[in-house]
Amino acid sequence: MHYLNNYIGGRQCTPMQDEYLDDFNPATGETYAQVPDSEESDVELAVEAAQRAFPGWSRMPKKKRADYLLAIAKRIEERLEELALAESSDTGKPLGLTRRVDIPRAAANFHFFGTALMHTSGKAYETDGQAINYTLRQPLGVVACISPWNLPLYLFSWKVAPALAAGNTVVAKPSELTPMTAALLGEICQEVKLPPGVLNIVHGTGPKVGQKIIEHPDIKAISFTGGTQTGLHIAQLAAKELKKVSLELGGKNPNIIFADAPLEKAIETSVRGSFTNQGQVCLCGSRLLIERSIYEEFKEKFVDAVSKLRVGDPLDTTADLSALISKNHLDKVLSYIEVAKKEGGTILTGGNVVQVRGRCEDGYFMAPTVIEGLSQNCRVNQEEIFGPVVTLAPFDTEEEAIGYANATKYGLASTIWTNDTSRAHRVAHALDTGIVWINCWMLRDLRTPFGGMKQSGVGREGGFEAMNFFTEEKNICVSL
Ligand code: TXE
Repeated sequence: MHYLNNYIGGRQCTPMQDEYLDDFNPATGETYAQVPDSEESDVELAVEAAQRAFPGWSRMPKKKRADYLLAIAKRIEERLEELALAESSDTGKPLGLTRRVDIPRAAANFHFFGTALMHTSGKAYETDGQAINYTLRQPLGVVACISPWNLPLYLFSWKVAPALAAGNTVVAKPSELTPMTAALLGEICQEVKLPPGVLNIVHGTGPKVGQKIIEHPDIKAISFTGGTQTGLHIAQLAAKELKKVSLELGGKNPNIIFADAPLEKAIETSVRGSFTNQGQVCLCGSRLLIERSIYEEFKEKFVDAVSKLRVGDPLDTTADLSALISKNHLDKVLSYIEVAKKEGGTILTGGNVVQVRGRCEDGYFMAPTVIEGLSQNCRVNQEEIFGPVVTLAPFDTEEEAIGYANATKYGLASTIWTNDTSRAHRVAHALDTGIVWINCWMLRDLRTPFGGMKQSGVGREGGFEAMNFFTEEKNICVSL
């Protein structure tokens, strides 16, 4: 059995209480590793190591700091195959997806912030010949990064890289469901000789160790991605000490298809945007709103394409979908199928568990599911399901489409399909989401602000927004 370690003070450390959690492969249901079930004493060790490392790291010449981040990016690329396989085994997602998206994006995150830190600048204000004001952005100190199970190394690195780039030292906790690639990142940090204590990775559960990180008096800010309920809890804890929080939470994203949409592209992209990673991506579009005049045509072609998606072994390169993250989560998603039936929905395809033969016969698989005939305010259209389940509904006017799209407590992302550019911009301006895609989905530029409104979060990640979050801005006024 493979025992993972915490990575603290530049060393591989066993948990102080020597307690471990099972790490299982969702595609097979087998436990294949043991994860440190860390607790407060492990957090204390990590924060102390980060504090010791902070003076040296924050004062290090930018170029030298950048070189460490770029070396990590390069090492991730060199270990792509091993990391992709580890990510697929831990999440149950197709190996093709981790090879093509998860791991390359983790390298890109370190590369982006390793270069961005060389280009930060401040502002200056001249005051009527009397004074010059200039601003500084200084690192906060020791900060926390807490990440979820759906895109493990992708989101872990999306937080850790800007925090380090801005000159902070970090205590980071990956999800206990998907610890493997974070543990491998700890090894990579040793390989590139990252100074001890700059990054510290503590494994374990949210309530037992995540909470201790949030509450630690020397943690100055928290960057969190996960469920809205957990985010609300973390925000309340942080508020007691006025700690900065960045929260990337859940979504219930609308995908609006107008009659003049480029239909073939809209259908192909909407299939991808609905079911990538078994629908376990906060940016997936789960509510498809289609203009009535093309509703039947869209429905027929979309359902036909979805019914042809292959659910299979993550190692099978022809699989479009693989396993959901856990038995609990599979049961949660399936429960929404039953709710949909009670709410008057019609299952157009899917709605069932899928039995994958061979090594995956005990895995957590289900068919991609499309449902129609539901009201906009029913549970299935209001609550985040976070699985391969989408609903279809017709609309008659632009105003009706916008009203439906904005009618949930979430506000993360939305997609618009139309060839009418004026309408595209008009609708985009009216949607209450932090991210809007027009005639595309998941087309990402890492410089852009990333985040949601309403219950989808607080703050923005991405580009200099992310680095600014991890700094304090100071104005200095000099008499002339
Ligand atoms: O999130 P959690 P989970 C949504 C999705 C999913 C739900 C729960 O609907 O079903 O959230 O998913 C740590 N103090 N998203 O279980 O519980 C936890 O250990 C400190 C959307 O992943 O929020 C893990 O590392 N930390 C989301 C991280 O928080 C705590 C992606 C996320 O766990 C904690 C994933 C506590 N009290 C799920 N409790 C997105 N926006 O992409 C938990 N944690």
